[in-house]
Amino acid sequence: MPTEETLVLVKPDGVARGLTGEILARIERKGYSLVDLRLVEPSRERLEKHYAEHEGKPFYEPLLEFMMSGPSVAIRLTGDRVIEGFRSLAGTTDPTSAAPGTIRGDLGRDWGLKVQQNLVHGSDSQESAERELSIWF
Ligand code: D4T
Repeated sequence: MPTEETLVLVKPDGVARGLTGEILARIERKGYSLVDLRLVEPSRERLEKHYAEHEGKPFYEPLLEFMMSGPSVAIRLTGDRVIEGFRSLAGTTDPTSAAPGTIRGDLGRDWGLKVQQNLVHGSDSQESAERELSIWF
């Protein structure tokens, strides 16, 4: 299988809390390679494309507002099975129940908001990775 690429985002809560370095360190310690990295303040249009699958869900508008609340760090990451591997490093979507040892489990929590602020995003398939990388880079 050829080496994969994935899109990782350090979301606005991760950047605002000063956790970008900690998150990058975990990715680097795991052995994945950074191909490109940039600080982005995404437009609503870009986020509508990225989160098209969630349109109409109760958390959709709060999610877009949260993602426009400050800059994110967009990362093009590469390595064999990096898509699955980064999602394993990140932990499950809900930070309260995410396993200790994961980014969300160690660093995230519930803040009682309409959308989960769960620090990171990682593409969930090769198809999503290609689509999302073209949106952010
Ligand atoms: P991302 O896409 O940001 O890596 O997160 P996940 O893959 O873990 O989760 P997702 O795409 O299903 O959800 C996107 C984004 O919406 C928030 N969310 C999600 C939420 O606040 N409440 C919910 O019930 C769900 C499903 C969290 C991540």
